[in-house]
Amino acid sequence: MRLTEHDVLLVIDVQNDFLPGGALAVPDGDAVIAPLNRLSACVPHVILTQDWHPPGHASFHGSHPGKAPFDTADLHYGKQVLWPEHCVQGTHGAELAAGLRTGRAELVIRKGYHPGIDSYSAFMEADRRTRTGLAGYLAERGLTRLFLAGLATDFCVLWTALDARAAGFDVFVIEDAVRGIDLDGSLARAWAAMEQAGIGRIASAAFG
Ligand code: VGL
Ligand code: ZN
Repeated sequence: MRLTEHDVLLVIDVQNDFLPGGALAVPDGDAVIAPLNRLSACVPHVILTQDWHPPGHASFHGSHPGKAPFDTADLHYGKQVLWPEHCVQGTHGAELAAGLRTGRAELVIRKGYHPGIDSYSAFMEADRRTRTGLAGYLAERGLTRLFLAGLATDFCVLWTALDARAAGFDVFVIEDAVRGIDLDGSLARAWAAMEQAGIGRIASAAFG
């Protein structure tokens, strides 16, 4: 893969709560760190995202009496999966993984901080109206091709990839630098949806 100044590695939510032992652990989630550390040394630009919820966030099951983790609820913007409490602002669980090399990151974009709205996507919140500002940032800096990696394939990576593609960016997902949660077949559906949308799938080895 020949890289140019227009390329950016977008690293999604590699945070303690999504790693083994964390509050919303993604199976094998720590396996993304080694390929990411190689990639972040060679892709010209690096941007990180951080899931960043206030206490009592609407996506937490505990905010909905009688609900259990992984139940769903009808919120004002539609159906929402209810998660265990995770990535609470300022906590250890919300910190980026200690093993992740972040030194070349030019931007860390936080999302999910509105108390009543979740945000899987790094571009647009779950109400599908509130923008994070990332598309404008990328456009202003002339960054047009995105390589996505991180956690979780079937939630934050998926939604970010689809929104990026819809916004006109060239998008690739680095298949060995992502891991999924897989709720009721969501992982297979995610790969199918990304293929359908024209999102490329590439191995980290292709970066040499
Ligand atoms: C995520 C569920 C809830 C993710 C974030 O990073 O994929 N999933 N919050
Ligand atoms: Zn979250």
